[in-house]
Amino acid sequence: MPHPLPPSDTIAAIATPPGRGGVGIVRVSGKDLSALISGVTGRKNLPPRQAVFTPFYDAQQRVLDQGLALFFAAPHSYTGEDVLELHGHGGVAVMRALLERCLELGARLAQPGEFTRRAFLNDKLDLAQAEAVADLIDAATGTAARAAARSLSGAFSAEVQQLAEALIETRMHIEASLDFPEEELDSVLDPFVAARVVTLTENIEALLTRARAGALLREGLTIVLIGAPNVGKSSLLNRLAREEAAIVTPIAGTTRDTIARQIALGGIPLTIVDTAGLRDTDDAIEKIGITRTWEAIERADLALFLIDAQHVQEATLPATDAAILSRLPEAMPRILVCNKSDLLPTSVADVGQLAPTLINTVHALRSVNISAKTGDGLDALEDAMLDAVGVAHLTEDTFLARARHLEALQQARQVLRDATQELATSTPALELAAEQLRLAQETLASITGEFSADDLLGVIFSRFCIGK
Ligand SMILES: Nc1nc2c(ncn2[C@@H]2O[C@H](COP(=O)(O)OP(=O)(O)O)[C@@H](O)[C@H]2O)c(=O)[nH]1
Ligand SMILES: [Mg+2]
Repeated sequence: MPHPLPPSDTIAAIATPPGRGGVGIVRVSGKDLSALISGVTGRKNLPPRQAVFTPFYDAQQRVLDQGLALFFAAPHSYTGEDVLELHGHGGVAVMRALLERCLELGARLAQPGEFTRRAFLNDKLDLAQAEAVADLIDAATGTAARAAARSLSGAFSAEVQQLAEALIETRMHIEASLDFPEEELDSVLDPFVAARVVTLTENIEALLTRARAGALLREGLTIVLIGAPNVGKSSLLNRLAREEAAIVTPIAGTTRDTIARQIALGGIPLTIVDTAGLRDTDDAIEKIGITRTWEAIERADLALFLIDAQHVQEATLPATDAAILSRLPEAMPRILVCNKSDLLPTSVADVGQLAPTLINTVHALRSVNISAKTGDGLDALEDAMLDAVGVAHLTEDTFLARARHLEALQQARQVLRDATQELATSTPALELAAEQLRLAQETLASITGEFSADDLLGVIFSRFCIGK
């Protein structure tokens, strides 16, 4: 399925964020902008890729603003069409007037992502790169931004394409042997082809691992703080967020609602959720808070299970903690956090030796002793959190992947596993194996958008901001 043809009308939008700013930009893209250029600037034409300082005129030849007009002639532009950028003063009214002038001169308001959509339809970007544009704009951390920039540069697409090409080559070997059904040829070819398919599966697996780490950077993770009242959950949230986000008092039941804060740890955007302490209560408001806590737990990726460090010495869990534990979803990964280590008579190290029993009881990945009051042990806790969410795979060559990409890679891997099984039988159905390889190749191609349905494009580009 080839791409649909790009539309031929002219689109315009304010490309800078709304509000006041030193500079604001209106961007226009279309097949022929000469009428619009002369209407706005009073000039017959503009030299391509040169900033021209000029007044911007309204229909009555009054000056609306003055600034830089920047013209990019097709196909050497972001969209592949003629593009005009009007750099004016970044005021709400000025920008609106400038945009309205462009609409008066025949442009229509661009939809979200429409500039990038045209860039895709004109082959300036593939689909994974277009998605990276939005991800770069939305990136919450520097690491995520770098990973998006790598995807935008085409690094991810190139690896996907390499895999797709290797698949084609292998499939051609199989198809060639179908054309010569001499048994001799079959028996020579098969081991080689089968080995190739195994290698390809491994390569997809490796790419998938890196893509998963990249998806983490994009989606972020939710970490929930749970435990009995007064163990120090709100104090820990404030520590992690480095602000007084939640109220801390010695009164049990202080936190009644869930409070969330965004933090960045190791470049990964994390949402930390503080919850109402889990206990039996008659207080109506606290009850609602506890219901919300369980809802927050269901949505979380990791739980920090806080207990008072003195129980580590006792090596048993109090009933309240045990009750919480019994309701925690079994699959929820958790770290045992022993808080208030500053109150312990023994040294922190000694306490650590008792923790293994409790780690087992709690089914925790590990335990960390901290004092939310003094900040002791906080670094170790942050390391443990990063470890638990699997950022070990985060390297400099990570690219920002989306769920759509992970799904495609997983599907391709599954089809190749099926093909491997087929080729391992004593009389493999080679037509079937060839078909499976073709399917895997098509699935990979959907990542870069070689085969892409119009509705998929609609979903992807509608999530962009206007003006991009
Ligand atoms: N000594 C000591 N007190 C703490 C520590 N963390 C919290 N607290 C105190 O324990 C009480 C309850 O803390 P809070 O954060 O509100 O607990 P939450 O109910 O689990 O949210 C407050 O008086 C805190 O000052 C700690 O590490 N050491
Ligand atoms: Mg609290």
